[in-house]
Amino acid sequence: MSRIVTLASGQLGPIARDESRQSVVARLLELMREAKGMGARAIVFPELALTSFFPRWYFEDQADIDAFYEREMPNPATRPLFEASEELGMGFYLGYAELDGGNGQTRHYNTSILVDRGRIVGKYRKVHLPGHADHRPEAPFQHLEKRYFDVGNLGFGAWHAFDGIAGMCICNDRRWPETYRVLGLQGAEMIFLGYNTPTHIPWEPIYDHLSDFHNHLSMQAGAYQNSAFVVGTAKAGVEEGCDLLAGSCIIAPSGEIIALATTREDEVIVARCDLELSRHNKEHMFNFAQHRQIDQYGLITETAGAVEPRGRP
Ligand code: CDT
Repeated sequence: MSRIVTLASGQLGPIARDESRQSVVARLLELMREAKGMGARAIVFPELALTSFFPRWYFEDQADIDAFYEREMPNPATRPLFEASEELGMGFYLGYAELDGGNGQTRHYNTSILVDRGRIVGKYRKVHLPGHADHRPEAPFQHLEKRYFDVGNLGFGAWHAFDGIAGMCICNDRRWPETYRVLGLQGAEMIFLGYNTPTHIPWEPIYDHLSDFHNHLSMQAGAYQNSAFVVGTAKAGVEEGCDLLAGSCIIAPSGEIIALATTREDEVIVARCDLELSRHNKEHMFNFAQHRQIDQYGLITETAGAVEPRGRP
């Protein structure tokens, strides 16, 4: 027995600072239609897929910052994506900057949504915000996610979608095993994520030459240890002078990469994913209910930082 769903990754090349939302959406639509032609049921777009990766710039004027955020979804610029999703019978994951004015408080989130057949199925707000909040004028670019975004308040969600269970996370979340585990504990068979990863970290260049390796290592480990397909989609290439990692991929529950982008531009890759493979691994090697020993894992939620060793003689 098999349960095949064809998944696509819709990698984007750079987005210019002055590129309009309409122009980016036209690029996304082209990728979506191409993926449909390749048999895809759903396509995963990058993190902050509607704009340049603006946290690389220090802005003092809040209006300059807020121009990068969406106040509603869909909105006139993004509605064509929802219409195409309905027309093509397809789903998509889209990352964008969200300005939420609910409860009388303005909040800024690094957000992704899962849409199927024109309807929002799920929303996620990024939990692990990397970088810094202070201005570092000596650096060639900034990474101000800690300044421009609030920590996500929706948790790591998973939803019934695409004949299986799909979960979402965003970029830096993929480096943290807790992300995948919380999704795995909801039975996620597909994990969708988008990323913007500079290949050079000015204040921590020691691992620059391994950025591609660490990208895939994290996602392959998360896929294997949680018996899920992972679709990771880059915004790639040189954007506003900053080189962004490519390497968009689709990973099987075995941990193997089964589709890999070969360019640093707009590109679609697809893979036929048998979700029964995910179920099989969840019932054997990674049968959580049978093998996890939760009374031994307390430290994971008791402390964020390391504590004194607790080993016994
Ligand atoms: N967008 C994002 O989360 N990027 C980070 C790089 C942060 S470097 C300060 C990543 O983990 O890929």
